[in-house]
Amino acid sequence: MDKLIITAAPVGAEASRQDNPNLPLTPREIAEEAVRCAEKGAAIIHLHVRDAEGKATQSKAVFQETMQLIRKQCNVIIQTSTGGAAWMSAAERLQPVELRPEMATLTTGTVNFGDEIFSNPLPMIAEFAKAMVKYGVKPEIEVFEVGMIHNALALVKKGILQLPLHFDFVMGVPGGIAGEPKHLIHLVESLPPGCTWTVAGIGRCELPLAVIAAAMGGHVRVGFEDNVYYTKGVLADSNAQLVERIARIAHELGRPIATPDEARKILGLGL
Ligand code: KMH
Ligand code: ZN
Repeated sequence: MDKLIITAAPVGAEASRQDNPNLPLTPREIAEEAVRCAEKGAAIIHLHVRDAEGKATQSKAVFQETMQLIRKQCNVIIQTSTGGAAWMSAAERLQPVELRPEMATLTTGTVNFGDEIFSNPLPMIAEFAKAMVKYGVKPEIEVFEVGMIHNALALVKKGILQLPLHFDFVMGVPGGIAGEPKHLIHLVESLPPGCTWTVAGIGRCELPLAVIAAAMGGHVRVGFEDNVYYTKGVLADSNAQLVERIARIAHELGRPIATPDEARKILGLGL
């Protein structure tokens, strides 16, 4: 079994200070939180950014500023979002890929997202995938429904992407696949050999799915993008607290934590 790659998703596009007053919003706050997550064992930061009003933005300039602040302080893999928020245009969402982050997300299908629609038509997915290839960015395939695995594999068949791919199973979004262990097993069994996978459980699914993934040989994502609670009714103090907990549990399970450089090897990123 590979070492466990922990991804921290400290901001997201949807969470607000009403949900958790400790949500980082400015480039400096996000960078400082990313560094604390890395210190607790996160190898990857799944990065969203916010504008001066705290609203989700895909501004290249804000991403650049935040990425520079993170890189100045630690050696962590930065994975920029191309999902942005459900209301954003494709062009807006794609902007941070031009900054050549080591990784970026690629959602390979359209899904209901709460009361919104997270729109990812097939031609748009192919355009995003080609941009990632052009800028040397490793995609993380974001899977909200099982058909999205097949859509990603269709891009391999067309010669746009290459195996092995790395997947993130986002489970428990209202409108997407439910956060139940039986669905996780089905998703994992639907992957071709050699692919790697992470699970991002939403809300109360976060911890149980992370523990199951750690025991199964998968990887895990935690953070305020997916869940702002430490336990039922108790808000987390920080993203780093959520990272620290899953690192501790993994240790108890006998699954060592991957450093960023070890994660780069596991994911086939250029060192
Ligand atoms: N905010 C969601 C609509 C990603 O980062 O690629 C999309 C999302 C996925 O967060
Ligand atoms: Zn995201």
